[in-house]
Amino acid sequence: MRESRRPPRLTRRGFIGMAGLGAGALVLGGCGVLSPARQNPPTARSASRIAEYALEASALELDLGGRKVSTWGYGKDLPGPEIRLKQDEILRVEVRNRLPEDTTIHWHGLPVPNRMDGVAGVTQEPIKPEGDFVYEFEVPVSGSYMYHSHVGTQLDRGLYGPLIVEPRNETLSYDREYTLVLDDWLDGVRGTPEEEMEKLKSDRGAMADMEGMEGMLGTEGGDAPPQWPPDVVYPMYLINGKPPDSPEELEVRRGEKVRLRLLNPSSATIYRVALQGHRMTVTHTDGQPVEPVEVETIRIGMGERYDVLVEASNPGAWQLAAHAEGTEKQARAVFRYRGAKDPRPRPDQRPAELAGRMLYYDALRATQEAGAPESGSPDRVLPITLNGDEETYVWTINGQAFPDADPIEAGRGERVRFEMENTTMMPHPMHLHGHFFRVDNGTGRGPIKDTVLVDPKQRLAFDWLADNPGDWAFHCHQIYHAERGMTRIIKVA
Ligand SMILES: [Cu+2]
Repeated sequence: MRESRRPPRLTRRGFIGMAGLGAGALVLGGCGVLSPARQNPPTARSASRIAEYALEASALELDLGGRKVSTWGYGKDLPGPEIRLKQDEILRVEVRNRLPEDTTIHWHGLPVPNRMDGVAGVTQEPIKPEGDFVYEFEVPVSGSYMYHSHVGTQLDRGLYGPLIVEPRNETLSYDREYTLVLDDWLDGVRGTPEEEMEKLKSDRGAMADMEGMEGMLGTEGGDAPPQWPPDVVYPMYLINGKPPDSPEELEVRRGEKVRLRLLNPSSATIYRVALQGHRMTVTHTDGQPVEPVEVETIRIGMGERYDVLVEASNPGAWQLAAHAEGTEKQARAVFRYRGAKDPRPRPDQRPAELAGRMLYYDALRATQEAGAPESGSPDRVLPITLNGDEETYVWTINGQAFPDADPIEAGRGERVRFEMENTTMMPHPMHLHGHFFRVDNGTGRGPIKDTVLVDPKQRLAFDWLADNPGDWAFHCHQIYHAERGMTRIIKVA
C-alpha cells in the first residue's frame, strides 16, 4: 500500500530545518487563498496554498567537528533550513539581509518568473544590508533543488540550503528519505572566499598547494574517467554541514527502501559518491525523472542533483563517501542500520564501490518531457566555446569574459541548441537559469537537466525551449570561474 510507504515526516533533515525556527528560519507552512489579481494565474488544479518561509542571511558561528568558525549563512546552522513544498504551490520567502554586503537568493533549477530569479544586477537590484525582499512564485515542477546566494563568491560561505518539491502524485515507492548536501569548506579555516579568489588571480596559489592532490589524474580503476585536478583543494569537505570526523548518521531499518537526495552546492568540487556495501538506483537527475539505472558510483558536479534508491538489505554501519575528485580527501556520512553496534568506518575509509560501475550521462534516459524539446531539428544552433587563461585566471564563453560580454538572444518559443566545446583542462558544470534542457547523449532521450558537466577537451550539446521570457544567466557553476568571466546573459524575448 502506498500509504504505508510514505516517508516519515520527521527525518533528521526535517529536524534541522525546524531547529532554525529561533533564527527566523522557518516561519510556517501556512495556507492562503490566492488573490484573483495575482500574476501568472494558475491552472484550475493548482496553487491554492502558499508555502511561507523567512530566511535571514547573517553572520553565524559554526562548530565543524570541534573547530569554531565564523561564516555567513541562513539561520543558525549549515546548510540553511530545508524548504519543502508541493508541486503547484506558491513559494513565498521573505529574505532579510543582515550581512555587511549586498545579497540575493537564487532558486537553483526552478523555472521561476525572471524577476524572481535572484541574479544581482540582472534580474533584480541586490538586497542591501539591513534590506529585505520577498520572493514569491508558483512552483510548477517537482524534485530536488537548492537555493543559494547569487552574489560574488558568497556561495562559498554557508549561504545555501535544500529545496524539495514533492510531486502532485508520488509514483516512487520508498520508506524513508534523507537529503545529503555536499560542500567544500574553507571559510574561517583557511581565509575567506574573497582571499581565495585573490590567490587564484595572483599566483594560482591553490594550484601550487599540492596538499591533498596526490590523486590528481589518478583513476579508480576500471574504465573510470581521469580525475581532473581542481583549482581549489579545500581543507574540509562536508555532508550536511558535518566534517568526516563528526559525521551525520543516517538510520535505516533492514528491508527498507531508502531515498537519498544528493545535492551539490559546492563552489569548486566534483564528487564521486558511493555507499559501501550497497548499490544505488538512480531515479532522477536535477529533479527530473529518468529510467532507473543501477550503479555503484555517482559523479556529481557543482549545481547537479541526483535522487537514488537504496535497498537496505545489508545490516551494519557503512561509509557513505563523497570523494572530492582529483584529491585524496572525502566527505562522508554513516549509513547505520537500527541496532547495529558496529563502530563507524574510519573517516578516510574509501568504499570499494568507488571503483565500481560509475554513472555516465550516456546511461540516462528521460521519462518525462519537462518542457525540453527533443534533440535534433532545432530552430537555432549556437556554438559555445569554453576557454580560459591560466595566467590571468580569466574564463570566457566564445572569447568574452562577463560582464564585458554580449548577450545571447533567443526568440520566444525557439528550440535552441547549445553545442559546447571545452578547450580547457578544467571540467565546467554549465548551468542555465529559468529553463530545463535535454542533454544530447546520442539516444534521443537524454536526461532533462539544468546543469551539465563538460569535461576537458569534451564536446557536449543540449537542446532547450526558450519559453520563459527575460534575461537569464548561463554560467559555469564553479563559482570562481563564473566570477572571472564564464557567465553570459541569454535574452529570451
Ligand atoms: Cu568552469
